[in-house]
Amino acid sequence: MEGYDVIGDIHGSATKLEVLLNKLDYELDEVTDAYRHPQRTVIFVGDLIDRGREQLRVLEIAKAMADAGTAQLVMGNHEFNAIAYATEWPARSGKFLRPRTEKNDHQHHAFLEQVTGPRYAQYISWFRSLPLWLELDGLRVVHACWHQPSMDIVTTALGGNRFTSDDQLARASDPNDPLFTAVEVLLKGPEVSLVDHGQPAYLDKDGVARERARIRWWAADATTLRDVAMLDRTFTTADGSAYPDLPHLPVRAESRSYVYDGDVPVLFGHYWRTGTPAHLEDWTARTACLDFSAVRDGDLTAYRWSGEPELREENFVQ
Ligand SMILES: [Mn+2]
Repeated sequence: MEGYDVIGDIHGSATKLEVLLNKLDYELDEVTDAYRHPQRTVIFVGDLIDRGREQLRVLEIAKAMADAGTAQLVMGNHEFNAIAYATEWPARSGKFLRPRTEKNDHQHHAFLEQVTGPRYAQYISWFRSLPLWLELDGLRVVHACWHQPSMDIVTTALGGNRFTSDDQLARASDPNDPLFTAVEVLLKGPEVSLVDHGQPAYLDKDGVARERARIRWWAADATTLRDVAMLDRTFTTADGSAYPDLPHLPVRAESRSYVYDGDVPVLFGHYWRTGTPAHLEDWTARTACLDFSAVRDGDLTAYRWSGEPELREENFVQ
């Protein structure tokens, strides 16, 4: 095996996936009906589903590859949410780990419309088998954030990096349980409180007031609130004015603790990017986001890794 082709968040864009696989020289094997490359393996960073129009086809492609041994996957927050949406707790109570609210129904409706009948239970069961991260020889893959203390909590609670029972899923769905927080960090990324640092809340793109911002955990030299917190330029304060630049306040130690300081490169998705990797300010030689908003107008993006200890811009493929 010569290396891994790590592919970012797909969100039901099967056509873009097949174009990218062709570009990476994968071919459909007529016997297994799976895309394969003679020397290389795909790794999907999760979020195969939700939003897009070709979700069933994406699942068919990815599962055929996983079954044929030509791809591996990690779980994304959308797969986790799909499992929780499908899982009754307590059993046969009619209540679900992810409550069937109007908002949650809306986020998931395209999947529910496209993945129906016996396939629904089959794919949910397959999602449950996915690992929360992959530690490979010289490469790490996780959906949102590589954070060893969170992985230690998961490993203790699950006896590994996969869910094996409804009880574990219930703990991971309970905001009062440390397993919930650990899974959130790995699948959705860590956040920093703006309010605790004396800053105002902001309205996100859906007009929801939020007190916490995502942490740029890949920014090894970030020490102040402005460097650590990620805020979209479109966010406003509650009165509708542009959100002000954050001050260069030192951030609390807890938020700094998420910053990745390992030597092994980490590839991840989840953080909606636009444009091309060359235009990014914040990928580093050890961390790279592969989510370039394929389901909007962006390009589905891969990183072609062949054992290099430092990531290189020329190895991104869009
Ligand atoms: Mn995600």
